[in-house]
Amino acid sequence: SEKERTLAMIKPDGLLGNYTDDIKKIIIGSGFNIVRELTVQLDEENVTLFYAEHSAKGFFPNLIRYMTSGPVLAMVLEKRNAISDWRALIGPTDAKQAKISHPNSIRAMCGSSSERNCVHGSDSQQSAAREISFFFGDIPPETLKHDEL
Ligand code: YYY
Ligand code: MG
Repeated sequence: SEKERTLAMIKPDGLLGNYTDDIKKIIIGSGFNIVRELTVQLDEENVTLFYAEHSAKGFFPNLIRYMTSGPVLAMVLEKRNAISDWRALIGPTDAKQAKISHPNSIRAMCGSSSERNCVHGSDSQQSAAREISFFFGDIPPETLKHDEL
């Protein structure tokens, strides 16, 4: 299969809890190339756009408060099967559940609830494309940092 890109994000609790280095070690150790990265403070408008599919949900006001509570680190990750492999590494949405069912997952490591789950991963090729351009605009197909292969 071809190389694929996904949008990973370390959310405010992940950055504040100093999990960035541990998460990056997992990313690199799992064979991903970090093609781009950007630390940015999101505002309410940004979060409403990024999470547009959830704007009618009851948890949305809390999600906006959480996602604007501090900076996030957005990364474009590249490898074969990047989208599903990154989703597998981060574990289920509810970090409390992740600690039980997926104890080695990233959300089990640094998250605390279904809201405060410390990392994001795109869930499909369509959302990966949308989320990557949300943070980075159009990126040329060649990787900027080449791995050993
Ligand atoms: O893709 P993923 O992040 O695993 O979950 P989604 O169902 O897309 O929800 C996006 C985001 O919304 C989740 O990461 C936290 C927040 N959220 C919440 O605060 N409370 C919920 N019950 C469900 C989701
Ligand atoms: Mg999602």
